[in-house]
Amino acid sequence: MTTRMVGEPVKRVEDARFLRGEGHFLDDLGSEAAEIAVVRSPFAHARIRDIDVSAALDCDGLLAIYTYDDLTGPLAEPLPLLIPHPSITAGRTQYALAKDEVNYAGEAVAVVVAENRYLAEDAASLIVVDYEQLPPVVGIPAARAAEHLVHDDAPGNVAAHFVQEVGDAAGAIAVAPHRLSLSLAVERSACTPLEGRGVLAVWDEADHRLRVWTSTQTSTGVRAAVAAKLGLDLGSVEVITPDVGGGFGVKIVHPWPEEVLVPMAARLLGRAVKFTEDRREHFISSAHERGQLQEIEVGFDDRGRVLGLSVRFWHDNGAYLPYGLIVPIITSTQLLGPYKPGAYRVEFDSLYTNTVIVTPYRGAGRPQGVYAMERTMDAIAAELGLDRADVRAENFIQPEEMPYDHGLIFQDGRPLVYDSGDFPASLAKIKALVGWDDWAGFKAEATAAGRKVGLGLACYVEGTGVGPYEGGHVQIETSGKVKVSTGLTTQGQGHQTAFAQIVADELGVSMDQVEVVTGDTRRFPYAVGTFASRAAVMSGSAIALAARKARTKVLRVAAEALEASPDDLEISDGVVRVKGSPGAEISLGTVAVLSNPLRYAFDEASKAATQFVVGDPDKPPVDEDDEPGLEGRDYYSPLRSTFANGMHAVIVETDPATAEITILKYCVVHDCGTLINPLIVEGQVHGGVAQGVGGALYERMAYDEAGQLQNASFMDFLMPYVSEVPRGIEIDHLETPSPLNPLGIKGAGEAGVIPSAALFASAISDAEGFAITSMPISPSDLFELRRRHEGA
Ligand code: MCN
Repeated sequence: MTTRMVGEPVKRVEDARFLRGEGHFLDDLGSEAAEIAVVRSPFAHARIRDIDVSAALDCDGLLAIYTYDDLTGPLAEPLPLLIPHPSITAGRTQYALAKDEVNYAGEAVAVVVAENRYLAEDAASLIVVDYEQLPPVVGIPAARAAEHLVHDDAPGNVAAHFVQEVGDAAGAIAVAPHRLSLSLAVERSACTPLEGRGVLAVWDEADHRLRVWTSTQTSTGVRAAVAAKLGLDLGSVEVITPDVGGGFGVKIVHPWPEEVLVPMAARLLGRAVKFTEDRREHFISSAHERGQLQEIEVGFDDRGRVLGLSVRFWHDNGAYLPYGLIVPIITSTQLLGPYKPGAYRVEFDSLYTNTVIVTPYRGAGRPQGVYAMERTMDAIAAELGLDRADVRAENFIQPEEMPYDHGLIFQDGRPLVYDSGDFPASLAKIKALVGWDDWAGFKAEATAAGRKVGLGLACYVEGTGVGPYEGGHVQIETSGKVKVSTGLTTQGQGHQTAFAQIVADELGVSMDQVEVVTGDTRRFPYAVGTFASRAAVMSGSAIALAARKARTKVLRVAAEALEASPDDLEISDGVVRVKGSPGAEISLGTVAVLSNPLRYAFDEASKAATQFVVGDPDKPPVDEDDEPGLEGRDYYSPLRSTFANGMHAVIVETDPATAEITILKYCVVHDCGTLINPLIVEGQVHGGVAQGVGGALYERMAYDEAGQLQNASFMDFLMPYVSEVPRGIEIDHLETPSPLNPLGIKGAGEAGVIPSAALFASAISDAEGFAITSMPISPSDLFELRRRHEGA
């Protein structure tokens, strides 16, 4: 009997290799390659009057220097706006190398290629750029004031203005028995994967072929961008993703300037060329997210039911807009979470500032939306003197209302519909896990002992597994091993393990017979990428469908060999057997041999395949049902996203003297539909919680008024260490399968981080007795807030 693998907490097969130090990351490759150093703007906003490279030309080991003037054809055009939207009125993207102006400190101005990075940096330091400084726009208030403009063709610094309304929110608020207004703020943060960006390219003149290795979340996206920018056929560009040390969203941008500049240099110089980002470069020239200011009006009844909700927010978009409006659109459309207000209006401005660009970071706009909604729920409960969980329960969409359509339209122009979920059941679980009903007693005792403790709760939904498609290919080798490939990439999510679990079940083989390859355009050329918690839903489904195709063929070929009907066969432990006929069996490897068009026959006695020279005279060697090889390829393309959901609860203690914030207990209830691997999902949740703790309590991008990032290193950017991350996170799962895909899966990769800002604001407010409205909150912020409240 083969055990069913989907649902088993199998240890990750990829980890042993990493633990032995056998991972191959970008910088482990191309030791002989020439390297680049990028000259970056020291100013947040400036015109480039002149670039003088003469002093650098005599440098040792110099191979080339490129500025904008050296870019030709499509390379001289701005990088693409990856997700357009009709609300964008000024969609500016950057050039691979700045043309005439720079709009953030860190923007690439010139690139130096030399024998190694040291020599490249020496030469780069001798390039003199003559800048005419312009007034920088830093932060949302400055962008709104629009005293200065980031881009002359973006009046008011507005990239886009967006409104969506369901029902008459203002009317509902006006006649509601109770009304509240809230002003909220969330600051910028950044993904900070341990491995920064990196790219290596080799040009093969004889084959007219470019091979690129890059630390990316989308090898096919980079391939398309590089081919377009360099004027090459898609088929002439191969992109391979080595091991990737984290992405968290920042590596989904394609192309980064370096991802086209390095291939360009490799082609022009006929040399392997490489770029490895350093930490400071990562902070000042990749991407940030989260920064928003929010104004909320809400009207509600005596039981806390929301009758009308109006949210107006301003989104800090940074200097350019490669990802269109995807982050604020997600905030605006997924903000409602598990709740169903009577009417809802949302309006936002996406604003340009002279700071690093903003692109999706794990959670992608949802943490801000959840923060707005959950702060509102807490405010309603406080206003009415009701239990915070009860107010939430009053507003829940009920399980019998699924699929639930809020009437909102998503980025893709389609209605946003929740497919499944049971919010009352999740709430019951999280209350039990955190000890909600015992809280009042615990708090009273702690308060009597002079302690400040607080309980926080935050609920969210998350659209996961967005389309348009992913594919999978499953091939059974003559050894019986199964090779699986899918085009999306892996940054540490454990895809090799989870996908092998799916294939093991579909084909009746053990997991160690399955090898999974991701992110290599040579193996699987068509794909979208790993973001939006989509790999399990998209590639998991495609691989399951491909395995089913392979299985159908296995049964057909085996049935012929065993002279049985395919319906009478079963596969387990890599062997096809006739049910109820001991000994009537054939291994998968032999089936693979028999599926070869050279026409082999099955020898009953030896249970092996024997080749015969003359084919069956009544049968064409290869017909429509009999394509050579034992493989299946399929694609999965859903009509809409599936919605995962979850609820987190935390108990914190704040030090009455120092305002230090300590986490006493952290609980998660999580619903990602069918769990492929609970161990991996829990690891993903732990990682997300750690990142969320960082975003809520420690991390912020400290820009000064001149647009200089003051904390662009791990010495200054406060990231939580293991000592700050809650230990013993308690997780309970609810599995409401998605009806949208063959395995009932919903995504899990971002869940842990989404409710953090809302959750800690809720808990710290409870501990302190006043509402926290700005996140992140450090001990010194809390200290200051206490002083203000005591003085008030
Ligand atoms: N999984 C499962 N059962 C489910 C859902 C998921 O067992 N019902 C497993 C999947 O098989 C996969 C993992 O959980 O191994 C995450 O799956 P999924 O939710 O599909 O997310 P993706 O694989 O698409 O990963 C993207 C997601 C995002 S958007 C960010 S950001 C993020 C994250 O994953 N970046 C990460 N987790 C990360 N983890 C690591 N180590 N590094 C990153 O950069």
